Amino acid sequence: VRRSGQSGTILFYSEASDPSWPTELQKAFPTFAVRTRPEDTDPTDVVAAIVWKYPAGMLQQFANLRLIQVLGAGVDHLWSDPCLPKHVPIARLVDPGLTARMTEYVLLHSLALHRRLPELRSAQCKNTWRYLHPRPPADTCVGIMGLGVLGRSCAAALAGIGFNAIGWSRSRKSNMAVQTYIGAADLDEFKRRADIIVLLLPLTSATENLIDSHFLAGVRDGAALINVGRGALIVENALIAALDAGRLRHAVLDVFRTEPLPAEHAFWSHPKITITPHNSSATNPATALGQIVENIRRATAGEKLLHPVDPLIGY
Ligand code: NDP
Ligand code: OXD
Repeated sequence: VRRSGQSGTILFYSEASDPSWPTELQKAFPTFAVRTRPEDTDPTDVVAAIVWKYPAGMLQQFANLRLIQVLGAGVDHLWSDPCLPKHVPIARLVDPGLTARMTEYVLLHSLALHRRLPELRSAQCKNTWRYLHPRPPADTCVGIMGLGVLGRSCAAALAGIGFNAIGWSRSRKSNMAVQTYIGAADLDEFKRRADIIVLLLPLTSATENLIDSHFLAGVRDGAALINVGRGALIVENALIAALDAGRLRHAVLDVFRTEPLPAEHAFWSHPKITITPHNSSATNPATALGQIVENIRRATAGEKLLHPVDPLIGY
């Protein structure tokens, strides 16, 4: 059954999202049926799947699927589905609300690390008056790995409050207010300069385990790390070894290989690790619905999507 552009089923499947999504989608698409469980659909009627961490294999039953819209910025969970229908166009979200919250988070933790809040907290726990002289942000180099939508916003905000911000990406950038480094050839110099390294890379075959013992051996002595990209960018044992050896002074981690982070995981009690539960940022219906509506329109009309994902490079 091939549906017209005005009807069909939209499957919304998400394990952790704002509960208002299905209602908002139904309001935006009165002539479509919005469903949240694949078993409540006629699989041949599903034209668009809006997904966040769905069970592998779920999408292959929808023979007339025209759009896989990921409900977030990162799409790595798709690649773990061996039955992903590869011919269906994929889009991700670029949500101004998500970008704003991420930028706040990176500013918050860069400032906290720059002003040595973890060290002051640990002195307080020992009833110790440890005077640390406040320094201007220009004394601290924040290196952002990943200069996409999120990395560029963070770089501009960090530079805007006076940090010495630099960035690293796969391809050359123009019109950047901060100094940029490109690819493997520049990585050593980039990491030698950064006092705080912010991971805003997608998880792909090229970035998985990038932060390993070799990488960490080359960072500035006493550098700090903020990981808001994905947990599997980091080799966990190498991170703990670098913190224990004092090579890294602190790590702020928002994302993990296994989420929720298991209660027995060594990260929880490590004195040099700050953990947040993957809540640095999130997608919001108010700021993201418009582009989903537009993408469903484009997909059903056979037009090019907003924010398409390239399965060959993985983001
Ligand atoms: P973009 O796709 O806009 O940007 C990705 C950036 O990473 C680009 O600059 C890209 O380089 C760079 N990059 C990719 N692969 C490599 C590589 N092999 N070497 C060097 N640079 C590379 O993504 P976003 O900025 O929107 O998001 C980034 C990631 O942040 C997401 O994929 C997701 O994992 C994570 N995220 C986490 C959230 C959270 O709540 N913790 C919320 C949202 C996103 P180039 O510019 O050359 O293409
Ligand atoms: C995302 C996230 O990728 O929330 O959007 O992690």
